[in-house]
Amino acid sequence: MNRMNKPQTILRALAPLMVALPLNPAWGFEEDGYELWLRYRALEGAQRTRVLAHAKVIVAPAGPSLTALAAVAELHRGLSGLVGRPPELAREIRKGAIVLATPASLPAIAKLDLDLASLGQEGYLLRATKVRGHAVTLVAANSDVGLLYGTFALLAAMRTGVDLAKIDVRSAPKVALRMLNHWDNLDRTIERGYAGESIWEWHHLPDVKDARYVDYARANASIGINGTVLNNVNSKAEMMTAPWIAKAAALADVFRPYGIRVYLSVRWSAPMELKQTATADPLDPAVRKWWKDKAAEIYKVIPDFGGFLVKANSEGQPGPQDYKRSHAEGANLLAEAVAPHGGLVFWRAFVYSQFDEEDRAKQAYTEFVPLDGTFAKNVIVQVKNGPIDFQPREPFHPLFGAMPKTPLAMEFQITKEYLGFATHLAYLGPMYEEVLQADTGRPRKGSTVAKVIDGSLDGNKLTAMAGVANIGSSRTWSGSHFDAANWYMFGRLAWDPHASSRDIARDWAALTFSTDRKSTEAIVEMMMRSREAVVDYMNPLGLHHLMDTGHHYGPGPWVSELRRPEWNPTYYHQADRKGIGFDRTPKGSNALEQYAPDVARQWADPKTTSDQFLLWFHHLPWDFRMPSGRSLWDELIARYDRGVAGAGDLRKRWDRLKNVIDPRRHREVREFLLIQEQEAKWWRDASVAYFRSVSGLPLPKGHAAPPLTLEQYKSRRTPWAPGRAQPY
Ligand code: BDP
Repeated sequence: MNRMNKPQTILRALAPLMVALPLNPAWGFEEDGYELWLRYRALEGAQRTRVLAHAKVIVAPAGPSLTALAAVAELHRGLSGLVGRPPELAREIRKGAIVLATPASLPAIAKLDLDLASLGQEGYLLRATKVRGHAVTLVAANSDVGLLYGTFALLAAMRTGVDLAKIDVRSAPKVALRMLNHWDNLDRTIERGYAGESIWEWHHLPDVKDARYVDYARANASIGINGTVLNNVNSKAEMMTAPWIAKAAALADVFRPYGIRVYLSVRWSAPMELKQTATADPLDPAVRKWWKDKAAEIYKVIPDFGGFLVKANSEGQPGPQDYKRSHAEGANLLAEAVAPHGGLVFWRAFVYSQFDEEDRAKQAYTEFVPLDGTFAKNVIVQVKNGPIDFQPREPFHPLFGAMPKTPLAMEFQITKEYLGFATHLAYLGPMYEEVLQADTGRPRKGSTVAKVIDGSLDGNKLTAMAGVANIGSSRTWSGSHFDAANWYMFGRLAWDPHASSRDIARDWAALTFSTDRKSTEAIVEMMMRSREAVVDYMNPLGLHHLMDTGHHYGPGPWVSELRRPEWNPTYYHQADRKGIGFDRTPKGSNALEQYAPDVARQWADPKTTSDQFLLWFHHLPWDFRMPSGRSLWDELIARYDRGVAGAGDLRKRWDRLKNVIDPRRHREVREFLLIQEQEAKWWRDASVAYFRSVSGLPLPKGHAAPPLTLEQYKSRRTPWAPGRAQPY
């Protein structure tokens, strides 16, 4: 044996690589985040015994559909991991079985008084009960997809220590369409994506169906997501051509068993760009026919195709207004094309025009409210959570509560374009919850955004919530371990917009990291604090849109030279020698008039405006007295510093968890937290340097001067930051 081949020599040579090897003596093997919250690690002690007693066999519905088979496969996979052996598959109900049943597959459950009717088509029930005299764990639903959702819930319950002998859970979604919106381009780049390339291997589709698509579908089904828009809202005409429709069809085939429908973003001018019509005017008969034929062509290969998502007449995208037609005329044309097939149109209200002088925060309302009641029955208007653009904090969009005759979908951004990309830890749950719980005041007090979204306010059945996906080909899927929490949380809040983001964080942390209660709570605490820290070091006190141009990475409050006023951060903060803030009261743009009178009244006076929105609605002198007793200037600096301290605090809290988190994930999270700490400081220092140059005021005592000059901050360039938009 040559010396180099001796085992000891090889081991020694490999020593520096050992940390990265999958085998780690302390943890068995290294976790890399790929399994997300669906990690089926071996249970120990009492919980293992309990699960074993209740999961001896699986009784699947006879002649199972692919969806029921997916549920069985998940139980098989899950229990193989949790208790070390897969359960037997049986026909006969026995003691200790998990019984998957719908009233159609097992009429006996009708006698059990389960009130299945109230679960609707997608809800499920988990119950320890007797079926035909045998004590079993029943997973019951009205449909197979309900069984699949129930299965995921049962596996989560097993992992979080729920006593299966007493399990009794019922759950049904409050929102009908729970959608991811991918901003994935056809070349696999992702607009505002920070998790690598698109997971859609377009070039290999439809011939190759990557195994990852199944894992994507499993993860989504486990949180109840039932729709996915595959391509960027800044869409390309090619998406509407036969080869690309075939690619979408291949993905739809993979997702179908998991209850997920495929949708596509369309480019308004597609028929014209493909040189098949002379115009894209929605009232032109040739255009109408083109879309009808196109819809029929799509439905031929994707019979359950969900429909279209449209960004029109916004940020330079073409749209019906190019032909002096309204958004409703545009939406209704597409609605007419998909209606015979049961399809839907999601028409985005994120519109602002580079030619409109009006406060950008007002434009969507101005354009859409007059159209209330004129959209076709299968159109949903999709509204971003706030009136500007996914900022770290915005008041709720005034369109919520202002279009009672139109189904409105919520659009959240899961990918963190404006909250530190994938490197900053920012759990968005509290941000979504803040918006959903906001009271629109219309038509009466208590009319929260959540009630608009779940349809309960106006008796609307066509309900939807969309999240701009943060998924890419990164091993962690979302670019960081903690960003997966935002995907998870989105699904859970779409299922129930009234749920608590803290409870959701708890479930995620337990399923992702550790079911030890103290560790879970420590992680949850970090998550719950994280978004507020980001607000403080990036956009405190209601400031917004202060990031650098184009890629939106890092601070750029000084940017003022872009062609249109509303492209510049200086337009949004309006800071000068005397004060700071955007006046949206009647003295200014009067964006306040778009809110219900009670809400507007509260925000009209800086004294009654929450400091969260102070500079969103008011332009105030630097010496304005804050409730803290400090001047506005001093408070601003204090907030920036609080943000930096908050980022440092996250890192310290994580350090304390070193012994309870597996080493690789602990290290990877820590590396990002260090970046966050540095970038929080960068945001703070650059912003303070700039605002100090504008206000001419000295820094309050105890607050350090930025270490560099303003010019040095301004000269920092990051032209190749990830997630940039493609030129339209
Ligand atoms: C903005 C993004 C841009 C998107 C746009 C949208 O910067 O890339 O195209 O939103 O939602 O926030 O259409």
